[in-house]
Amino acid sequence: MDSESVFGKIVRAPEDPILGVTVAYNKDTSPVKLNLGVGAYRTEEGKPLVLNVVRKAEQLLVNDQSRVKEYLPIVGLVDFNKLSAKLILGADSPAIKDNRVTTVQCLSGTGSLRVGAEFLARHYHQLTIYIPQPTWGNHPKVFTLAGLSVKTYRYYDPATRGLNFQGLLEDLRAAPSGAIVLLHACAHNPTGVDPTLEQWEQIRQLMRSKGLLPFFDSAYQGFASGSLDADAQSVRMFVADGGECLVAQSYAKNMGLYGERVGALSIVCKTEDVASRVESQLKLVIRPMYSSPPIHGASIVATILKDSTMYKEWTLELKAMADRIISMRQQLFDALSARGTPGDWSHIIKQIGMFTFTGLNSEQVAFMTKEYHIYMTSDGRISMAGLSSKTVPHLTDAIHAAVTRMG
Ligand code: KET
Repeated sequence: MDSESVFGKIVRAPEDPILGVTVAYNKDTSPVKLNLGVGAYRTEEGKPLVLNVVRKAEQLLVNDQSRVKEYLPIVGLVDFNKLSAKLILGADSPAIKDNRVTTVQCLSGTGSLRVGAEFLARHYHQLTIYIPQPTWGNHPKVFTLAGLSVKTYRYYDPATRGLNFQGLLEDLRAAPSGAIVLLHACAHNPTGVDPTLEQWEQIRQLMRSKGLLPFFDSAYQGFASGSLDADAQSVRMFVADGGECLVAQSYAKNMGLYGERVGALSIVCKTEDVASRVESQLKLVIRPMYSSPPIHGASIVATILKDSTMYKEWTLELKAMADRIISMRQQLFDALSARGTPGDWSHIIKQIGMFTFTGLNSEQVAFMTKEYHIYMTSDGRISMAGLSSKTVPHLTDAIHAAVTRMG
């Protein structure tokens, strides 16, 4: 009997809005089922992809008999940290040259955000963080649990399916001085809408003039444009002005290392001395949480990043993934146009990164799942990376039916 358990009164929690989509998908026995929920890359055959360069790096690691399984330091693999900072800030970054960046290896993007947030909650004077409306569903939970108070700034305009730039500027202008602002470095999730470089420059000027602290979430470097450098430009603009910021990096998507949980948190400071004191406090945040990070994923990344041939190979494989997603956008747009599906679908090819924010409402999504076995988040986001030439017609049928019957 429930009442005999000390946990008898626990209420069942809902599934996660994103990861729960995969749980539901796995239970579906239909042969035509399609998972466009979680942002995870699939091949044209609909299979998960392990990059060739990752296989190679793993082989090298396995063959190296000198490798041991000792604990890493609290901050993680030193090489990995240096190379990660270089990847996001640029090889010639003055902040790196001045030694005023501290980088700690964390559990993928999520863990990096959480460690950054815990650090800010303990050591930063302004505990309010502004996140875009909408944003990745886990952001508010990560920041709230770390002890920050979460507010939103306007970001997306459903009418234009583009950026609400005026709203964004107004909300940041009205934010209290010193507030933290979460920015998606590129390929904004879920909207696929990024500011232009000119808009980024205006955001930068406004934030610096108000002393707002930028916290970048970089989960898709290389996935927006296919170029690692182009996708890091927003972050580099904020570092080039000599100011301070935080950056959470994930290798889940751009190296396909989802389950290895490998990422990094960098904090760019004004001086080397501040950076080293910040690092000493980051260690106090990490040690009681998980002591030190795992060694395998970070070793794969470091192996690839420090070898110029493997690095080049990675950029080509990354570009191929980004290009396949871009081609899926075109194919879906063309198919809906050919089908004469009511509405303007040009945002499918205008938006960038892994996702299309379709504009389908939760009833239409529920209909597509029930009648067509297509799984996606209820906000109408679809992962373009889960789509292939073979499944475009099925998705087109489903969208057409949802729009014409549930419109
Ligand atoms: N930030 C953003 C913006 C993001 O979309 C994700 C993952 C993460 C961080 C964290 O990824 P990690 O695996 O911790 O490196 N997003 C996809 C997966 C998820 O929800 O966990 C998604 O939106 O589908």
